[in-house]
Amino acid sequence: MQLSRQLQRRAETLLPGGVDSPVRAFRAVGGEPPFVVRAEGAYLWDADGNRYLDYFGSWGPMILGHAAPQVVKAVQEAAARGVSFGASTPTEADLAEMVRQAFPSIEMLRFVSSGTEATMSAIRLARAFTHRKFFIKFEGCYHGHSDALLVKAGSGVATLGIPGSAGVPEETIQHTLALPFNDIAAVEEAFTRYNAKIACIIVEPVVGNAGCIPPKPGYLQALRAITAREGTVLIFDEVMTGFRLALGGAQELFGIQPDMTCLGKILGGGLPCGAFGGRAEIMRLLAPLGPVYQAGTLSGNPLAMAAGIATVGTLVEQRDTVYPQLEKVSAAVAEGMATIAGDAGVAVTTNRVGSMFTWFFTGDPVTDYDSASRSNTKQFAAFHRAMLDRGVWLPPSQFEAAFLGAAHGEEEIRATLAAAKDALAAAKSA
Ligand code: HOZ
Repeated sequence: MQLSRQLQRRAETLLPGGVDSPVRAFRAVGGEPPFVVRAEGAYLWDADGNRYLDYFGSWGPMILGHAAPQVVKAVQEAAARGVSFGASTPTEADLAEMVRQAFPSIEMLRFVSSGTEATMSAIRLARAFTHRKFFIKFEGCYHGHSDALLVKAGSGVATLGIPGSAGVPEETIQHTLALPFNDIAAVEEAFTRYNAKIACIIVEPVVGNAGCIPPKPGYLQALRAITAREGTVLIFDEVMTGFRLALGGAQELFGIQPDMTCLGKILGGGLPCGAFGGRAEIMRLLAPLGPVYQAGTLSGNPLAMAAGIATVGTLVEQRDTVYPQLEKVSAAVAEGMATIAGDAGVAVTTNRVGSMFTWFFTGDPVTDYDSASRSNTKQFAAFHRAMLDRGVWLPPSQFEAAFLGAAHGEEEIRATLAAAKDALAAAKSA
């Protein structure tokens, strides 16, 4: 880690914490973050030549594995034609059509450059559509870093134990209602209290940003029924789950039609890209058709569109093999570890939906942010460090989901479980 250490020290003189996104700094697990110089398939290589089996997949996008040849080729060809025009290109409609086919609830959409932009724009539209100000989000869900959405947020906010963020005026968050996930009574209570004032509910249908937390049976259906009853817009933030849990995301898996959906990560095949979309009558409020303003110089960028088309196109072609294979390998890794932890006498609760999972260091069920936050984060940190030492790179926080890709196979399962056996001993004594 000699070179990585030097690179980190240099970066720290230039970038706050040496990073461009806080979760990369390894503050919750300690040690030095390896500096990545290349990646292929299921593996990353650092500046010192160490190889790591990757379980965070660029935080979600790399479902086909790193440097998938068809994605690299598509980006190279697009780059040769010009990297950005600030004008419309045919590929935007090509990818939009693929999105619409995968997500029948999306009648129209707009591309942006990140999930943060997608969620803040979706909420603006929902407020304009309903002429209401309040919105509901759930504790531990993370919908990007716009002011009103950082209240009781997951991801780095939870990792660093920050209650919200400095620099956000109270007035900005007075219409944000943060409720516990998986608790329908809390939602009903909010609607009683804020009668006809709630514009939208935004939810990660499977939480990934507090670690992986599945919805209880019937929970999403109840959110759908309440929002339909109340004239409130239901927004699924499928930035993590879209194209991952199924081609049509969590909404396909659970059979729910939200009014609006936010996408990102896999959508751009690893390039900066997001989208928000949904019912046409809502989307038609967007400028230039309607009064809701939203814009972006790099929105629908041709490189991002090319990577997205190559990635989503592969998933469409191979859906009958890719998703069952992801399910099989993910189950073997996640549940294999549960058995090993049991044998080692370390309390671990495994939450998994498809190729998203988290090993929570607690013996209790994890159903919301409160129960997630009761995990033993010291044990998690020791486990993370020991896994990294053995060449397995897990997301560096108890409050982030791990992701598998199509490049993970039998060999990777074996290596992971062998490393986990040793790493659990380190966790036990932490
Ligand atoms: N959970 C975060 C994204 N959904 C991790 C990535 C980041 O913040 O850099």
